[in-house]
Amino acid sequence: MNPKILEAVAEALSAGYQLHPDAIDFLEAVADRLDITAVLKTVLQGKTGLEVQETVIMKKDLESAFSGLLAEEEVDVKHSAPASSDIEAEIEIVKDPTNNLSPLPSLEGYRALFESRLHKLYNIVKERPDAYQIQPISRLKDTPGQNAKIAGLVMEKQVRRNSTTLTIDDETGSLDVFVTDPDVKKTASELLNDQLVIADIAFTKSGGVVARNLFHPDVPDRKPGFSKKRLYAVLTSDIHVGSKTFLLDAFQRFVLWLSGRLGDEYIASRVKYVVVAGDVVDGVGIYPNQDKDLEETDVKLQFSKLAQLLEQIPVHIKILLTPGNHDPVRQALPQPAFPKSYAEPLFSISNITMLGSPSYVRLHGVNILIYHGRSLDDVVATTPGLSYAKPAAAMKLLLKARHLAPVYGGRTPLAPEREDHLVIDQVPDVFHAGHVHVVDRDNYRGTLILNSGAWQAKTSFQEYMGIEPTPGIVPIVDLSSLEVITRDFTKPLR
Ligand code: D5M
Ligand code: FE
Ligand code: ZN
Repeated sequence: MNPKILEAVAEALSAGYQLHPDAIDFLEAVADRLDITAVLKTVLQGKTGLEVQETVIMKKDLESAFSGLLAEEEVDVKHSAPASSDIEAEIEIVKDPTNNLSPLPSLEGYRALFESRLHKLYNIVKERPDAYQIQPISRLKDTPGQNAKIAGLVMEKQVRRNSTTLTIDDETGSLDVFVTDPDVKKTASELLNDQLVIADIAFTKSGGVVARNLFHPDVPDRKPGFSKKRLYAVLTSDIHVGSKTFLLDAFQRFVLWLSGRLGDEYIASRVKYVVVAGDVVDGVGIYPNQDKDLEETDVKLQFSKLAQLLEQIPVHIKILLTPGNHDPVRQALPQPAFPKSYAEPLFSISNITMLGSPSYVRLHGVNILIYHGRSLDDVVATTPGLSYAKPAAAMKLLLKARHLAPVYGGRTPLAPEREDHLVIDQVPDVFHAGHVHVVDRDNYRGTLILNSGAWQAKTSFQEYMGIEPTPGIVPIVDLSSLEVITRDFTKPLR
C-alpha cells in the first residue's frame, strides 16, 4: 500500500475511526492528485461535530471532502493568475511572407511555384515510415500483380458512378490510377486538385493501375504547445468596416469589454492578444456593384474608421492584423501586410503588428497559423459533403493536404512566386482562418482548428448563396489549455 495511505489509516485509527475498504480504494485512486492527509483531516473535522457518533469513514465522506478541496485548488489557480496587463507580450513571428515576395513572369513563375510545392511536400513525405518504398513514376515496372507506392500531385479527378480516376504527376511522369474500393474512394473524394497524394498501387493484368490505398501528406498526432501562463487570445476576422452591414454596435461592445468596462472581469482582464485573420475593411471594387453595399466608399477612410475603433483597445493587448480578399493588398496568395499608403492611421497605434497572409506566430509558445481562408471557397465547391455551415471540416482537409490553397485555376488566385509559401510546412498548434463568416471549430490530431466568424451581418450575396453567418460571436482561446470559449456581442452581455 502507498505509504501516504498507511499513514492516513494510522491517523484515523488513533482518532478512533476506521476506514471502509471502499474508502481505502478511493484514497489509492486519488493519492497522487491531492494531499490525502488534508482530505482525511477535513473528514475527521466533519465527523467530530455529529450528534450520532459514526466510527467508520465511508467512501462518500471522502468524495465530498475531496471535491471541496479540488474546487478550492482550482479557484486558487484562477485567482492567482495575473492579469494580462502584468504580463509581457511574447510574440515570435515565425513566418511572414511580406518581405519574401517576388513574383516571376507568369509561365516561368507557375513552373517554379509547382516545383517548390512538390519539393516542400516531398520533404514532408520523407518523414513517413514507408517513404523508402516510394518510387518515381518513370521507374515503375508494369508487371501484373506488382505493387508500388508513388507520391505526386493530383492533376485531375474524374468521378464516375463505379470508379474514380486520378491523374497523378510527379517530377518524372504522369499516371492514371483507378479507384474502385469504397474506402479508398472516400479518401479520393477528399483529395483537392493539385494537392499531393501518396498512392499504394497495383498493376492489373489488363495493364491498368488500381489504387490499393491513398494517403494525404497529413499531420502527425501530437500534443500541442501550451502557454505556461493563463492568457487568452481572441481570434476574430472579417470586420468589414465600411460595409452597410458592418455591426458597429457589436464591435463597440467588444472594444468596451476588452477594456474591462463590461464586467466578465476574469476573462476580459486576461486577454493578451486580438488576432484578426483578414477582411478588416470591406474595400472598394471587390465585386460588381459593391458601391450600393458601402457606407464608406473611400478605402482610406474605411481604415480611419477601423483605427478609431482599434485605438480604444488597451495598449497591453497586442493586436495582430493580417489581410483578406476585401483588403487593399494584392488578391493573389500569399498576401503581404497592409501598406502604409492605405492603412496609415493604423501605423500610429503602437500595439498593432501587421503581418501577411498566411503567417505563423508563436504566442507564449503556442504556434498559430493565421490565414484568411479564401481557398475554402474552392474546398467547399469541389468536395462532396462539405458546406459553408461547417468551415472547420474544410479547414481540416487543408491541414491534411498540408497546403492552404492547393487548387490552381479555381476561385483563389495564386501568385507566380518562386517559393510556394502556402505549403503547411510546420504543424500549427492552432489553425485560424476566417472568410466564411461562421464560427466553427474542430480538433485534428492535436491542432485546434478555428474559423473565427465576422462582424458583418448577412449580405445580399450571402442570402443568395444560402450562407447563414454567425456575426458578432467571438471565439476566445485559453493559451494555457487551447480550450475555447465564446462571447456574443450582438446583445448586451448577461
Ligand atoms: O466572403 C464572405 C462569404 O461569402 C464567405 O462565406 C464566402 C462567400 N463567398 C465569397 N466569395 C465567394 C465566391 N466567389 N463564391 C462563393 N462564395 C463566396 P467575403 O470574402 O467576406 O466576401
Ligand atoms: Fe469576409
Ligand atoms: Zn473574405
